[in-house]
Amino acid sequence: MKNKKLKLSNELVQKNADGFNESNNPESKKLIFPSGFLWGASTAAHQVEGNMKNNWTKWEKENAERLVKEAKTKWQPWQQKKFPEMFEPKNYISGQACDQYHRYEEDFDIVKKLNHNAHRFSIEWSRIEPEEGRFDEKEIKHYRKVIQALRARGIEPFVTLWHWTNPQWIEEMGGPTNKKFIFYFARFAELMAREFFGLVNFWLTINEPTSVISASYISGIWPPQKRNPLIALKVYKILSQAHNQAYETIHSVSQNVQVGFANVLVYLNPVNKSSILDRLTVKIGNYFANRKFLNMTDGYNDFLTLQYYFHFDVAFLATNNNKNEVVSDLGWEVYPEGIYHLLKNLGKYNLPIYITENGLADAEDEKREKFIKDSLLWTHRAINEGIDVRGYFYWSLIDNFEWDKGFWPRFGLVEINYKTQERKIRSSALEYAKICQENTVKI
Ligand code: IFM
Repeated sequence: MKNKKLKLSNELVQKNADGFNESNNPESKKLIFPSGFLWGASTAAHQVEGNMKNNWTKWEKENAERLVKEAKTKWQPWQQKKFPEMFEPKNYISGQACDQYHRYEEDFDIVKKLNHNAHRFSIEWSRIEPEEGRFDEKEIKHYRKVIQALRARGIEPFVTLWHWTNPQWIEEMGGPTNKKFIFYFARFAELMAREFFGLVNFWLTINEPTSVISASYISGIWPPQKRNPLIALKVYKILSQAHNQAYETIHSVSQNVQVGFANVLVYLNPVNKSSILDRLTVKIGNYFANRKFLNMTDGYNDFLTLQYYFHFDVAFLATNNNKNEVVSDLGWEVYPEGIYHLLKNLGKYNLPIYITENGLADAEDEKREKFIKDSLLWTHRAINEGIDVRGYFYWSLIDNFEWDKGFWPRFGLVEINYKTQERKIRSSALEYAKICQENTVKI
């Protein structure tokens, strides 16, 4: 298998001679990225900060015991053996998380040391507006310090405003199933744009709308665990309008900033290209997973984003026929080529593109370096073919709280010891740091 993947990389290089520098070793190549390319990693407040009070913290307490029981059937024996933490209720409680609320300076020193020139994080709405209309000055001050800490290190902040968690008062009114969400979110976005005027150039309104629609309202595994396709359709509408309104309110504060949303896309492929039914299944999947939200926000994006984790070989009535030759600790297929196809499709919208998430859970750090390099090879190929990709953010900077799965999946460039909060830079992070420094991937 290894050899097969390696051949793939070489083929990619041979076909894209433009933009590669030959070195003395005829076997090695350099893939140079456009100048000004942004390199970084992403996080989200709920997953790293600790000590939250929002809809997820409530749900975690109510569901931890159930999630422990379900782990036995949900995960493969190799995963159960490798990650016995999944059988402890505390795995499912975000609690202190990585304590980044207090340790952001330390973490941004690491970001700097790793040569990132950009960093994505989120502002937690429930901290800023814990009750309707009551805005907490102390928390606004806190996030100002966070942004200034990045700026002081020469790092461009990319700021997400809604990474799935709701203040409890928003949750109680139905979260994004209630039209009022649009007004309240746009008001919050405007306040943030005003408070951080001149400090933030890139705003991301909503994180992965389709993930929350599918996990909360279709499969019903995330709060509020409502399985109802009609509600799911309503949430598409409300979240897209919330984005569109926030786009307007942010721009009412400043025309100079750029606004987009963090978009996860799935690369779907028909198992049998000549089967009409397989192709139809892909078409329907592409519409709901990849196109619908983009269409609904058409005209309200200064840039597009790509967050890429999943590829599926799709047959009629059977969505997952993947070969799964390489998988992450979560059992998710590692398929870097998908990023290329999705970038090519996004290119049709003629907007700058930032890859705002791409990563894998790999506690032993065995696959991460190759994953990053392969993903960047395919990204470079898309750039060479004219796609305007301007940045890459690995998910995630540090290990963190992976929602309903808890702490055991380890996505970080930096390992977290949850007992001591010690940070340990993984070796793949150092390899990625060389890429960031040189703006070049060497293969
Ligand atoms: O951890 C999540 C993140 O919050 C959103 N994108 C996918 C990541 C990995 O599942």
